[in-house]
Amino acid sequence: MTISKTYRTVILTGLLMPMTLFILGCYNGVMQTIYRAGIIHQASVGGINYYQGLTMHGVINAIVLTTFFAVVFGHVTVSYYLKREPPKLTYQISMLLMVIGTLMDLAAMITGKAQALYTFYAPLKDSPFFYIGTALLIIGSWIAFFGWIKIWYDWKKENPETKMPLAVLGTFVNFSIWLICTLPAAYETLIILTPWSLGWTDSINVPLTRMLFWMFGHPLVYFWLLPAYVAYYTILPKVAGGKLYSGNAARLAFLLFLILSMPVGVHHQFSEPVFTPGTKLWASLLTYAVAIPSFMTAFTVGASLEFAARRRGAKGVFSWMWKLPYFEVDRYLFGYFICGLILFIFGGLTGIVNASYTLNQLVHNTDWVPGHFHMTVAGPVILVILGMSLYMYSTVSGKELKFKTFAVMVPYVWLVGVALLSHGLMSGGLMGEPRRTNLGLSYTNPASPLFNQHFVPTTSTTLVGGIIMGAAAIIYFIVFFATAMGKRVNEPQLILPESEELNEERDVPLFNTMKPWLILSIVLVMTTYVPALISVFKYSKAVPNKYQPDSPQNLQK
Ligand code: HAS
Repeated sequence: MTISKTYRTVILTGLLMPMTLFILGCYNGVMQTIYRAGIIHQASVGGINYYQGLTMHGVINAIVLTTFFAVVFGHVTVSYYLKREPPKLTYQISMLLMVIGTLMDLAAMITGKAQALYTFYAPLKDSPFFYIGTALLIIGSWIAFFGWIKIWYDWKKENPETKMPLAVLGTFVNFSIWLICTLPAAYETLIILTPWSLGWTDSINVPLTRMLFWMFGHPLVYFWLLPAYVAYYTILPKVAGGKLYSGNAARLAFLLFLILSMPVGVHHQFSEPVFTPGTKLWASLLTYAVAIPSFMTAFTVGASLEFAARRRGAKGVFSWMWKLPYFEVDRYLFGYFICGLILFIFGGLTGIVNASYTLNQLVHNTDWVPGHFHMTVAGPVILVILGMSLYMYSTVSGKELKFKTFAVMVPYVWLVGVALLSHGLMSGGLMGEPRRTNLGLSYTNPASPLFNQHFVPTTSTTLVGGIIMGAAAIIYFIVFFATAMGKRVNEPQLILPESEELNEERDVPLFNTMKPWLILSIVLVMTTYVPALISVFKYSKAVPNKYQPDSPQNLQK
């Protein structure tokens, strides 16, 4: 499909800008492993302190890159399947707000005015610039969604009998979750945190800000994941040389995410004293339920891969796994997708450990948690972002992919890096190694009375994993930027590999509409958050904030 020059520019900007920032995000990630392994015993390096770097790492990699990608991939999938562009004003304003918001966040982080990590709740305080910038980034992403809704209605008028294409359903489910879950975040940042940060209010209800953040913070992880699932269901079977095993199963999985992604945020707060055991038990049960659509995905995508392998001549019960196009240069996307899936098996299983209230008491706030989330975020999420960014940049710009062999290598090197990093983090976590701590100043510093020799092998494994991930990232940046700087050799076009469904399945009307699922999702959110809110107001209140990061008590001697 040919697209207008303005739309093309917006898509390419939405790929280029976050990818450039991702260099800074990755640098700060590798620095984390260096600090924590005790290679350096300093509070800062090159003018960036530990928490400033950790904030940049989390905000750039997990909020900026993922949101830009969801929007750009949404533009590409929705336009490709509905064969039209969204209204120009929507995609232009959306991108403008996202770019301005990101620049504000970046300015606040680089100047050290935002160091409260990517989980921006009180009592840590950021500059109002950061809160407003983040709000603009989010509002910009909403506007892109409004543009897609408009073209969906236009398309539906012309195609009343055709059901919503699967990729469009996945994208709409994702952005509906996003729209609902960002409302508490918008309230938290704009109504509570910004006035507090400007000094207009001098007291703050800490548990309330934490609850509002996690109402957003858990659905956020599915907002990262669902673009990857759209790619797994609608692109991967084709790239593997097969077909999608069941379209209905895929539709049901997306719709289950719509109802179950939002009411589970309290599982990040099992240690929070304000919530009742009943609320925590309910959140735990719903968290097990939200794993179901991922189990379904494992089976549907697994069956699609087996079908592809058998089509390529595979025979045995398990040996079909070797008949997939792991290293084929023309199918380089396959490596990014499969490595993400392999990591996600372990990312998902560790998530199920976290969901248990009792086991959570052992792992909460230890390095186990970043071990879990690197196999999810740095697994399927980032790997699909990396692969699809290469694909979309080269097709939409008409430029040829450069250094193809390198492009094929990247996901495998990355996989080894993430596996080692997460193994080091999780084994340390089980021994109580704390997360979000500059261990090089204490537990991994032989000169410190807190030195703990058990954390040396675990943080060293994490360091090796981090360095391997850094090497994979460097190879990737060479491929991406060489492609972006290359000459146009093909006609620019908006195109996607499109998987067919294996069987013509019976139409299930409930799978072709989002309305009942949306209503159910709001009901389920209320079942968790009405009792949670009652507890917050019953057991906590706004108090003056005594914590100041630059107070002499908090400065390192
Ligand atoms: Fe999580 C904490 C529970 C999924 C991200 N999670 C986090 C944090 C992040 C995060 C960032 O219950 C830390 C937040 C912070 O900073 O404090 N998580 C879960 C559960 C799931 C889960 C039950 N998490 C994710 C995903 C994330 C993510 C997805 C990002 C994208 N998580 C928790 C809990 C905590 C938590 C607690 C709080 C911990 C604490 O105490 O602080 C589930 O959704 C997971 C279900 C997944 C599966 C896996 C399915 C496997 C598939 C692969 C199939 C492979 C194939 C390949 C087909 C059941 C789909 C075949 C191979 C061949 C070779 C052919």
